[in-house]
Amino acid sequence: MDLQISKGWKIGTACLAILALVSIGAAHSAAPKTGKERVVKVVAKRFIYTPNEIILKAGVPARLEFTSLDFVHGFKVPDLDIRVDLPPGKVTTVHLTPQKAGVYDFLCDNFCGVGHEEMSGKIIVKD
Ligand SMILES: [Cu+2]
Repeated sequence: MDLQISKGWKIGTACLAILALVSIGAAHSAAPKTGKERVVKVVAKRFIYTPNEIILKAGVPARLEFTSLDFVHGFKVPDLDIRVDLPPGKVTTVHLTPQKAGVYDFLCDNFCGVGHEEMSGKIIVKD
């Protein structure tokens, strides 16, 4: 009987520990970083991003939320080392904290049709 109880207790403790770990992990990844982040929503469709100028502040965390209306466009910012696919039907999030003021060009790098080459914009980072 003693053995039974202690076994159950051990299993219970292990379960709790796992639960705690899982919830810590979940809190980490799912915690909305809304606090100080500047949120910019961007819509992508052939052959334009709206807005196509994104203004950010150096040193301030930003969250870009992309929605594509028609195609798996790309979003590439070579000088910030950012590259993601933007599948339609979901929001694609990019977190960044630009460190240096400047103008950073972005572009679609998934060929999406005749206007693909013009599908581009700028991230303008101000001090
Ligand atoms: Cu494109």
